[in-house]
Amino acid sequence: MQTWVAPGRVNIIGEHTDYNDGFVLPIALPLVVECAAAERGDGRVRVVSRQRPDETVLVAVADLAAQRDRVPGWSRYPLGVVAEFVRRGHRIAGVDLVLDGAVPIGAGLSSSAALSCAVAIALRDLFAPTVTDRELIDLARAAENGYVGAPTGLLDQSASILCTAGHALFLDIRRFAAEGAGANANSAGHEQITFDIERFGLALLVIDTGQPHELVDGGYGERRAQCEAAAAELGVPALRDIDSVAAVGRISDAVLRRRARHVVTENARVLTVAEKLRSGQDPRSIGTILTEGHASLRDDFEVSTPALDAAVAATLDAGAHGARMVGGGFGGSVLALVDREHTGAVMDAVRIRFARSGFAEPRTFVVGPAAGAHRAD
Ligand code: GAF
Repeated sequence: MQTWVAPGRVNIIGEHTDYNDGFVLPIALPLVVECAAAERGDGRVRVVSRQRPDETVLVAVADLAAQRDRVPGWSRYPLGVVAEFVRRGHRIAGVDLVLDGAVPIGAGLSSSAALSCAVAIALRDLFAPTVTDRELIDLARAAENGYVGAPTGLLDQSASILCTAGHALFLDIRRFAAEGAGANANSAGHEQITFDIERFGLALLVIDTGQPHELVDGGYGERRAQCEAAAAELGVPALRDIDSVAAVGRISDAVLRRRARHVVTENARVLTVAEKLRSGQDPRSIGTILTEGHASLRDDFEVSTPALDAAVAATLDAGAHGARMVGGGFGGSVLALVDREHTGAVMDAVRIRFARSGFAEPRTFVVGPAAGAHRAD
């Protein structure tokens, strides 16, 4: 068997902007899902996961669609990718997939896309070598949207496939989506921006609150629908087309107004942060923008939780330059930008705050911009 890996991601800034045709700025995490894979000749897919040692899933390639509701939920991610290759006309003779994930599940760090993308690059190399990275992103997303039923945007799969070590990935989702399968590494829709936090004596801390978030739950889909309704009332194809907060005031419903204000201000935050990093400024200068992003997700988009808010407050009180919840929300993780020498003190401060507030002990990771999906051996 050969092995492929794909990373989770943390978004520096740009949350809930991807499905509004806006801007995002993720890095890949040094936490990956591994997929060992080998062709088998009997027309069946066998999936095992080191995290589910008691379950082996075996399905005929021809039956993938019909069996969708009968297979265990976790296996829909890998099976959905196989089904999507087949749906797009690629011949999969049969395959063994052995999965091992180190991206915490439900932590808002994109464990799902890491899983889908690890399987997708494995299948590409084994069965469909002409499929481009750009197509792989669409394919992995289509599998999650369709077979799994999670209505995600393009952020997570793009980050897992395209991120490179030492860089943040700037994506203009509208241009990126419009470029489609033909896009190459130099296309206008995406750009690798050097993000050398170590040079500035900084560290990125991820705090997993342990409260899982779920994209197949209603909250994420409801936010998407609210954004679409806000764009429709403003008479634009997507909230990306609104760049002044004043214009948001024309929306009649107060909730939709808040949702739209988050997206409009968040897009502006991505552009400002990207420009600061592009021009080589000290990343400390993005700290307050990250914290403003958190306030916007908490107050306008209403996807934060008391534990996420407590983690943000604790890191800031302990001297972090900025902090915010990451990912879809309703649980998950916080990202904090801290001076390297204060990392331990900030972690301790969060643990103490969580213990006092009666929250479960959080998991903390020091992360940096890592490589995107690749073959491991
Ligand atoms: C989840 C989704 F999968 C992404 O597409 C994105 O919308 C994100 O939430 C919020 O920015 O990770």
